[in-house]
Amino acid sequence: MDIDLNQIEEIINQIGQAQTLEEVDALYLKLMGKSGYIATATRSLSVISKDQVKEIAPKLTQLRQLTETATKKTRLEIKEKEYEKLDLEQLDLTTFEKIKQRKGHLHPVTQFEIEIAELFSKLGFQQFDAPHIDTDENNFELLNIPDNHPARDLWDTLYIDQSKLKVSPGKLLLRTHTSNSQVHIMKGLKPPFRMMSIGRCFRYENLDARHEHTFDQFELIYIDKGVNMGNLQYLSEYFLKAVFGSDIKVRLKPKYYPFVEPGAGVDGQCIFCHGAGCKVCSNSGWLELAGAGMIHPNVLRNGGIDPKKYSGIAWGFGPERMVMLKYGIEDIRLLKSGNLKFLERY
Ligand code: FA5
Repeated sequence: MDIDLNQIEEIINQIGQAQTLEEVDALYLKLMGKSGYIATATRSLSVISKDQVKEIAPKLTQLRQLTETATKKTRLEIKEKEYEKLDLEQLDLTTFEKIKQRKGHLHPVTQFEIEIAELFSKLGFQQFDAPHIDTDENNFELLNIPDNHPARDLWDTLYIDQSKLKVSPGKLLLRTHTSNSQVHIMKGLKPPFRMMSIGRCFRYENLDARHEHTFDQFELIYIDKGVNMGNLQYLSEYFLKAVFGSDIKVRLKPKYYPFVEPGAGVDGQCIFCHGAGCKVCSNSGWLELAGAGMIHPNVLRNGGIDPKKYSGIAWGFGPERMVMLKYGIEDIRLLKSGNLKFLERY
């Protein structure tokens, strides 16, 4: 019988040039499959002469090894070429590291409040938390604003519907200012003391670029012997210069609040128009940042403090208004808009 070793070598060559794994597999089977050339030739050894076997058997063994080696090598080359193609398609398996990861951070108003609380704690002011839902008594009456007092119009108040309450804690409201903390603090402490209180306030407001219905206030209370308007002026400037830099222009103007006498408004010059007047500052050139004044003797008395021995000063700042000024934000409503694109800037 004729054993065509040349044909086997030819097929081994074809394996070396194959372009796909399927091609390699088909050629491999053509040689090594049950009825493939090598298997058939091996079976034929039994029907040929001993001399022929001696000559052909080692060649067949060699061709079998060559087939295995060529198949392995070509398969590997084809796989490498496929990986290269994947590379060209830019399938970068490390890309997930490059994706910009969105990190959370504190709201700019919260960041600012932490900053100012630290500033005043260095000046000996301690923090106090007053209730958001409080009585009309603490929010108004004990602050020298009796029922039906015309000054109540200064605060558009949200009262709580108490018709379903089983207890009667007095008339309840959402505090309109952090000044509700004043009498809580005075009743709980003996003077002298310096306290601060930061938190949410609520008003039934007409909303505009400077007014929110839900906003924060930062209350400062300083009670000691001989405290006066000079201390108020000094600390107001100290505070605003620490926040906005020494170039900020600060002014105190007379302002009426029933719980201070004299009362003042603390203004910072508008950074949007540098005092020329614009829509953010209602063309006044100034942004009102706080109400302040010498604590009224009636309020000290309501808090159990003798106004003949002690005097006090107090401020109620608007942190959102200060953040607007600090970052050049033109509309207060952006701060609680939940707009992440806006918030990510700070
Ligand atoms: C008061 O609320 C007084 N309790 C402040 C005070 C405290 C006076 C202690 C005297 C002594 P007024 O309503 O002016 O005052 O508010 C104080 C500050 O809170 C304002 O200057 C402003 O910065 C901020 N503010 C007031 N209303 C709003 C509002 N609707 N939205 C955002 N900020 C506001």
